[in-house]
Amino acid sequence: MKSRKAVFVNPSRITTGSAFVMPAAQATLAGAVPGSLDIELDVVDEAIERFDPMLINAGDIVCVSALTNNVREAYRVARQAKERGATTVLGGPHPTLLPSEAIRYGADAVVRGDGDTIIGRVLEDCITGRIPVCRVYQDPSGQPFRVSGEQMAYPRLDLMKMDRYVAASLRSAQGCREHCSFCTVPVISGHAVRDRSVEVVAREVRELYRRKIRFVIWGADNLVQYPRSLVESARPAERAVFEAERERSLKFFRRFGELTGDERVWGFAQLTLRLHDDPEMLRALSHDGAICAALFGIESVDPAALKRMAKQWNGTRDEIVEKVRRIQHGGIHVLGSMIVGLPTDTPETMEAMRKFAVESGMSVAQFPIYEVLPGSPDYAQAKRELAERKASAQNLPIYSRETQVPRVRLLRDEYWLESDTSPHLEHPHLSIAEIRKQGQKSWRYFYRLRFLFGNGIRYRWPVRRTAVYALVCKAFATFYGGAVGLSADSVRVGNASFMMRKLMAAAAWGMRKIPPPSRVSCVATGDDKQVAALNTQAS
Ligand code: B12
Ligand code: SF4
Repeated sequence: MKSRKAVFVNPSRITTGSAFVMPAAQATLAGAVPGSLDIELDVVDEAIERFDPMLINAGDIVCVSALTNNVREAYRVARQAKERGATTVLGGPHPTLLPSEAIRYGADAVVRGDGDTIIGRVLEDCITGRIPVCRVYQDPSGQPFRVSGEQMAYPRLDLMKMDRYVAASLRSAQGCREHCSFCTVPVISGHAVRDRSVEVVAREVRELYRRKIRFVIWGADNLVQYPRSLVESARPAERAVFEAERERSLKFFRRFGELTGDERVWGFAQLTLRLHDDPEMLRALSHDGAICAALFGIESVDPAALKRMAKQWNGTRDEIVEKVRRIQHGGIHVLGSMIVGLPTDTPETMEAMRKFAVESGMSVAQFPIYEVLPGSPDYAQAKRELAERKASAQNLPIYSRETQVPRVRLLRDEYWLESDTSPHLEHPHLSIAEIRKQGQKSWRYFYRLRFLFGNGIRYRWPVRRTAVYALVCKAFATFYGGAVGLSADSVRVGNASFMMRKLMAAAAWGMRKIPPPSRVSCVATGDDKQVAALNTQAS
């Protein structure tokens, strides 16, 4: 029995008992704690069990992770822990961006960025009472810690209640080379890509398999950053580097296929449409990586919107339709993510977008509502405008003076701290109620049974496969349709109904029965000839 414990908490507003995704941070941080420390380790994921302050004793250390979307719950856990005499440490994307807020809300210490290499020292400082006066741990350069692939800790999966999850989050790479204006990844993780070695990722997948997990979410925002289209459009000086990066990705997945063999599991990833002309990479992903579906950030089909968010590279509406088709033909189901309520949106653009979603043939779609998250360029601009407006005490135009590009107005800052759901954004053309209505309309329009069964016919799937697809789609739209889209339980805000809790538990149980993916069973088009051809090549 050790003298004190460190508890790693994933806070959540609602607790269902079972959850969709096992988060990676808590097991990873526990895995990074040096064995030489005299400390017991525990994990609490509030999506499946409540944090119980009565189990915390004075001198224990409570380490809480926070996203912007669940930060209020993180502060609640920190408060409860402090009331029991514990030392509290906060980390994760939100405290990385706003460390002083976390301190204001009860953190004894904050870690900015990756905790892998620093958590041991932080715990030691908590034990010996040597927490630095500023209470913030960060890289000496003032940036968040960004560890290399080799420094990323191997997670303590033995601390997780695996049988409660449908899928597990698998840390693979961090950082993204792009600059989308609504995204926080470049600030949190940087533009340089840092990835774990294939040997370690494969080892983790094999352990997950043995622990009966059959589905993983690859934890990278943009899993393949240098597909062929990017190599070909590169400037001469960059071309060799891009080419080498592409080769590295190909080798990674091929080796991954070899190393995992019969202990592979189905995968879901986040990819870009840039992959459309790279069948070799698509094959490596679906065939060797067993990635059967992925989220593609389509965001909008309105050229003005794509330009505004620095994502013109997605292409025009017709080009996107063609890219979706090619990617699905290459073996990966497309989950197209389209943002509702962008500053350029009107009822017409949103109508056009849902029609596009159906006509594009994508297998799954989501329609998250536009948000300005701290750390994103959009938030920085909205915050600046809010300050200018306050200073000038007059209503500045809602169109940027320089570019005449429409933008949203932030009505008040720190909206994430409020329980109040009244709008914190003002849209140039639409009320927030109208945006929500349009969002709901899009979810309903896409997930009509008639359309889902039509997809099954179009792909020439057998009836059973079509029925499973329709069921999964309906469940997805029921669980995650609404404000956010694909999400994990810790940021859900609605109450979990009895039915929902049972369904999640059934899905977690059912997932464990699924056999491992055969090399090519994940081809998205359902084209038997293509499957047969790939099988022949594979053998
Ligand atoms: C995989 C992923 C998902 C998966 C799985 C999520 C899960 N729960 O595991 C899915 C697709 C389901 C998902 C959903 C969502 N995601 Co997500 N996701 C990611 C992604 C790509 C990787 C996360 C990951 O597993 N990393 C590996 C682990 C080991 O790293 P980590 O969690 O960051 O933890 C490290 C450090 O942060 C730190 N740390 C973390 N906690 C603590 C605590 C302490 C005490 C200390 C010391 C250190 C510390 O140390 C850890 C080890 O180094 C990140 C982007 C990124 N590059 O981080 C976005 C990201 C976290 N997601 C984000 C968002 C917004 C969401 C959603 C809200 C989206 C939505 N609209 O529904 C939901 C919420 C889900 C949730 N509750 O987690 C944002 C968060 C932004 C913010 N400001 O909060 C990110 C950063 C992406 C972005 N576009 O900006 N996501
Ligand atoms: S939205 Fe995706 S592609 Fe764009 S910067 Fe963020 S992680 Fe990269």
